[in-house]
Amino acid sequence: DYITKENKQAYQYLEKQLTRLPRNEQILVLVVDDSPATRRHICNLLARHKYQVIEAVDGVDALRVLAENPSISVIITDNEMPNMNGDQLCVEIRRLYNNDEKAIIGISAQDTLHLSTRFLKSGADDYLSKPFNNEEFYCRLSQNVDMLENIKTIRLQANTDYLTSLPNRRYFFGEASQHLKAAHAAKKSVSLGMIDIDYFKSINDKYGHDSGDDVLKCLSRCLLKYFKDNLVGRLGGEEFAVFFADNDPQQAQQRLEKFRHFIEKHSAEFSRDNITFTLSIGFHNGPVYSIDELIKQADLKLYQAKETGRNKLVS
Ligand code: GH3
Ligand code: MG
Ligand code: MG
Ligand code: MG
Ligand code: MG
Repeated sequence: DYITKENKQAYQYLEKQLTRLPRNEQILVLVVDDSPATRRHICNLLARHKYQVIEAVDGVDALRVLAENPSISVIITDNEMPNMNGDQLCVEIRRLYNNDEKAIIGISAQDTLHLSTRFLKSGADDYLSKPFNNEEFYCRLSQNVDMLENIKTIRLQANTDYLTSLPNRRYFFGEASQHLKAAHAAKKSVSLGMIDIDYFKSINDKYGHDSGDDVLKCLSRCLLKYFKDNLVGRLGGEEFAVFFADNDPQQAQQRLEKFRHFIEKHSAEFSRDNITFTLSIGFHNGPVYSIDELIKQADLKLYQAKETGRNKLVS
């Protein structure tokens, strides 16, 4: 039953992906130029290829529009403008946004070598001089959008566990460290639950590696659902962790216990082979200085849970 429901959700997601808007309709481009005629020309070119467009009349205006519209991903800017020039605008944008989140294309009528260099040195990713060929305009724009999307994809893949789609160890450590820093500054404690499947090796031995994989996937989906407001990750093989940034160790521990009970009762429903399994959990709460320290402490408790019979939480 559980699997069927999950599959349905997966299919709904796929369907959405397949029927989603063509790419350009999701790209918001900011056009910055003091000349209304040039702005209109560029906006028309963008509209012809179905890009979403927003306008600004100079650098200062552009910064305001950027702050109000976080989804802008490409900025196309003129150089000569009142209040703030294009190259200064590039410097200001790069102070606020990395070039892996927003691309800047500089455009100017002054076709000098110095200007293209200045644009690039100020943080622009690309440069076009007016008048430009429309095809070149579309190609440069599209390549810059490709670059942003590739970075997004690579980052997602670098942070995701391939088998379970859970946050992986790298992402978990990075995020937890951020939370830890904040908690430490606020003199608050944090909690961590280390979750390990009991006798997982024998599940592999008895049912095969593929069935073992299915168990890992099902458990991961349950974890995501059960702890959707917390940071969850697959730290390794059959080892998972839940990080609690809030200052309520009793509640964190209770929720982990409840989860352990849920798995104990329902694990057989997860797989075709009706594989039953249980979890051992090591729980630690405290004002720790590093994520390594936190994991080390929770690991000691996990070890105790294993040593004293498994299928239990030790805190
Ligand atoms: P314990 O109760 O002490 O935790 O026993 P265990 O068998 O669960 O622990 P052990 O560390 O001895 O074995 C873990 C097993 O997990 C060994 C390894 O083959 C298996 N494993 C690790 N990663 C994967 C995976 O991605 N897929 C599958 N199917 N098995 C995996
Ligand atoms: Mg101008
Ligand atoms: Mg082990
Ligand atoms: Mg194990
Ligand atoms: Mg283990």
